[in-house]
Amino acid sequence: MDSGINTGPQRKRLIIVSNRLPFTIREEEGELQFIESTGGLVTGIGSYLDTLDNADAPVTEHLWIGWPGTTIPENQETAVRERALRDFRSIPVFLSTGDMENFYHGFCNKTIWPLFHSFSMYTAFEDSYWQNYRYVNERFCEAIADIARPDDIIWINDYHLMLLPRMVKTMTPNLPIGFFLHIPFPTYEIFRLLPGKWRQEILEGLLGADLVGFHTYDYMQYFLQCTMRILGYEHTLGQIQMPGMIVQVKTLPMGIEYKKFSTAANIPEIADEMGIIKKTFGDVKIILSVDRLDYTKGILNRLLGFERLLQNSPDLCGKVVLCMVVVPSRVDIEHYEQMKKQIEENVGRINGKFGTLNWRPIIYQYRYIPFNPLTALYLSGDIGLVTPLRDGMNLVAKEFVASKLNKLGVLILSEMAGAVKELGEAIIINPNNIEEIAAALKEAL
Ligand code: GDG
Repeated sequence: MDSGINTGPQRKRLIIVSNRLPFTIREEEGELQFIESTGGLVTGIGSYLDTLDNADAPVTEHLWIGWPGTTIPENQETAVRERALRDFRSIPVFLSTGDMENFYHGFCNKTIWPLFHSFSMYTAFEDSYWQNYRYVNERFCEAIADIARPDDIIWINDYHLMLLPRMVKTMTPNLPIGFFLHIPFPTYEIFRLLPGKWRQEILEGLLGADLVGFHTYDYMQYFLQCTMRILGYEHTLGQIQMPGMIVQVKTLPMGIEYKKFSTAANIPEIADEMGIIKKTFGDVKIILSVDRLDYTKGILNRLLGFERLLQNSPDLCGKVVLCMVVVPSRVDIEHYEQMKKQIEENVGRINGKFGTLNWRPIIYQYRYIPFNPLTALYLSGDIGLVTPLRDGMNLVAKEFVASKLNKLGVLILSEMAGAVKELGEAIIINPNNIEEIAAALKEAL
């Protein structure tokens, strides 16, 4: 079946496949609202899609296949499908609440996410999650089968869909398939914690792609080591000879749309917002922190590092603020709820301990901030404080640096973020060492 989008005969069409679409549907006052999705995957792919207007772009059309973020009542599926295609060039894969429980909240976010970020103690090993993971990957394969044309290029994204490349390759051996993992790939010692059948199927699933990409050389090496030790495939310079095909494994660090941030100060609303920030804070130095709520992001360590700074250097009280934006994420999962509680307790505790009538050390915002005010914060921040315990790349670090057109500002970056491989000029810290975070802040100030 064809999507109905009219592409010229010689144009290649890119089919992006990811769990989430660039929009999320929410029900508000009985109406379904299409809201922009947040997170690194959508930012990263969105930046790439913006380059397709260029006449030299290898592909000029795209479609995006994914889950619309909630269960859609059957009688509204047609309307959602039509609007998704018309306004977002997207094709929704509808999943039931039960599927999302076992697949998304279960295998994706309680098994793979913690394990691949080296939080093995948070990892759940539930057979029902695994069964549903396979089932949902099959559903995505059917969605691709419905629209694929012989000259399409398929780009599958992230840990939710690791079985899909093999399924698509078996269905349509001639379609070129790329797979990109946005999170770290773990070492063999961690990966082998997955039961034998799961780890084997995941590797075989990924090796259905013609090209498998990772953010860093280390993740790529860990993957190659796992394919060798678990499946017995040797590689030559990242090429694996499989029965009937060659798989290329590559390091492809994801970037950002530099110009969007480097020219942001020219946007009047952003300039106005910066004016307001300047008026509010004057000469007080701003330490900026922006993340989705996630235990991998080291938000607590950051708070404790800031507290230690104030303890070690009381003269800084009144002269510095930590401006912390935390975007709600995966709110239904227990560890995330606990993390939110701990963050809020610590923000309250530190503000209570050091705050005065006219100075609050931490300005905490728990919500999504639109692009303009967020970028005004990047531009106004004196220090970008990025302290993940483990992070595939971390685009926030890159966005902060790209915004610093006047070259004033310091990035403090965790050695556990993939971005550290490219941003070696930052002050690099180990987020597990609170004293080191405090010392880095002092140096940056
Ligand atoms: C995954 C991997 C990898 C955040 N808050 C707001 C907002 N954001 C935007 C940022 C940035 C993106 O979301 C976050 O990207 P990160 O890379 O920092 O983190 P994850 O969401 O965990 O992304 C990560 C990434 O995929 C790409 O492969 O780097 O390692 O975990 O672009 O600007 N945007 C707006 N308001 C917010 O409040 N507008």
